[in-house]
Amino acid sequence: MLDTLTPTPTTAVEDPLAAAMRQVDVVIRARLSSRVALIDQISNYIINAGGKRIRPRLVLLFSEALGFDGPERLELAAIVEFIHTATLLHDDVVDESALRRGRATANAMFGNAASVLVGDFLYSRAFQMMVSVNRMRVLDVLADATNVIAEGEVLQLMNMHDADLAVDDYLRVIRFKTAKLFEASARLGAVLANASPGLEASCADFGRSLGTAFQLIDDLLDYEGNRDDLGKNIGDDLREGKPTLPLLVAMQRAGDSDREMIRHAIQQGEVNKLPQIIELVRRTGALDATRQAAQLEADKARAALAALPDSRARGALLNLTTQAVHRSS
Ligand code: GRG
Repeated sequence: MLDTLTPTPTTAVEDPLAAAMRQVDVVIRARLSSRVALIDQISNYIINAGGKRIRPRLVLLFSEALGFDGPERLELAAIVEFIHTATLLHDDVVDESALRRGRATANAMFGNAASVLVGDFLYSRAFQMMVSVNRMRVLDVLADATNVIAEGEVLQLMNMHDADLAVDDYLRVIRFKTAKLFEASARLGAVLANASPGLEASCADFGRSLGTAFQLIDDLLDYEGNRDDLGKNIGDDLREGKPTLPLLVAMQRAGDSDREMIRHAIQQGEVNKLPQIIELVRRTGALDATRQAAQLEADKARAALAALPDSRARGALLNLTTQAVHRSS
């Protein structure tokens, strides 16, 4: 069955969503507006910086795959992007990040207070838009998702500087903070299309696995990525003392003195040994192991697609599973 689900090479495929994504952009711009000038300024600043718009794509692709083409799909696509953007605004404050989407973060430009508050504006605007869609299941899915995302961030905060963190506890954080919004975005396509509970669960499974793969690669790129491609600084996770999979695996495989070096860096949030640690995560195979873990999740996502009828949208979803693992930005 999976043989029929081989992804098409991305270069050969024209973006099947280009027109719909332009419509989503129109909705995003219309709903951004506020009578408060600073809100307009900051929300436009971060939205105009671009971003890959993966979560809106999931809403559109699952609605299309399941035969729904009503305007609510555009609204929901914009809603998940607003929620995502609100979490980025908050996250960059929490992490004290300076670079996002290739530009100075909103907190660096406008200050922490303004960033948090405009994040609140986008987050609450997303809920106003949900009400306009007038479907209780949509509210149910997104109220649950945003609550879990916040839990994930608090869990992550509790795990900071913990060099003995178990891999399962690390995975739990990434399922909560990142995969949950991917899961909700995929599920919402099914909700709009009134899919059966079984089909809806398969869509959600796809989103959860894709989101997990995506975050695993995010954590890997913090060690092997490139600032220009990523649009953000590398080494930020180590600076914060964030015990991500590359470090956890390297600690399992390294000799005593190297293990102690990583332990010390996590506990102190120290980056002066970043070059040695990058070399260590590479040499111990920890980066390969992280990519393999992401590949396994991407395979699970592909398997979940077997529940969907063959279509252009399913082909595009398959391509996302490849891109999530092989991306550099
Ligand atoms: C406002 C509900 C709410 C919660 C606040 C701070 C916080 C709690 C959550 C942060 C969650 C977070 C930022 C997770 C990381 C997700 C992630 C991988 C972001 C990068 O996503 P990309 O690569 O970004 O899709 P672009 O720039 O392409 O849009």
